[in-house]
Amino acid sequence: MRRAASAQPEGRDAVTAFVALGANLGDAVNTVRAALVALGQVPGVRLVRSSSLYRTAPVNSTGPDYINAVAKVTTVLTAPALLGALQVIENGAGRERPYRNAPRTLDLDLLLYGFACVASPTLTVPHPRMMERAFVLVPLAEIAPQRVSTAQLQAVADQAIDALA
Ligand code: A4P
Ligand code: MG
Repeated sequence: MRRAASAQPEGRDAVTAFVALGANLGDAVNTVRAALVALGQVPGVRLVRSSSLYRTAPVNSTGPDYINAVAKVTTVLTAPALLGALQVIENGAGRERPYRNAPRTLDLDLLLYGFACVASPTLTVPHPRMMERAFVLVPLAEIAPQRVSTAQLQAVADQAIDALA
């Protein structure tokens, strides 16, 4: 059966992907909420579900606590094209990159793209540090428990993370 062209703008099958959101400068709560809306408005991306927002202590970073969340999307974009769309949203939130792991108005990382493995100079998927981080694994487990094991959650249980009321 033919699909409607509008549902599959590039004629590709949709892939389920997970995106991590993080912010610790400015109005981080509203920035993350606005980024979730922006993500769902990217042509070729459908926001399926988003986790709670979490307050987390900086990990290998400085500044105020972070606000973190994870979004589940389906997309007909390729993984590099999705990364490009994430970077456009980051830049729209005034993201600056003075040094690695600097405090940031908004960070959007591509965690998982289906079950694909990508290793290019500009994109590594699964995200190489995601399994070390409660600020990724706890919200991911909230919306996709099948993608995170109990052992993986236990390994980051010492990291401070609180769901926002
Ligand atoms: N890149 C490669 N793979 C990916 C991917 N899967 N997703 C490249 C996104 N980007 C990917 O990223 C640098 C380059 O990584 C990009 O140009 C892209 O081509 P960046 O966002 O410009 O720089 P960054 O944020 O300093 O690096 P990165 O990798 O996002 O940092 P991390 O490792 O994610 O750490 N603590 C708490 N509590 N909460 C946080 O959200 N975030 C970080 C950032 C550290 N500590 C934190 C948090
Ligand atoms: Mg990033």
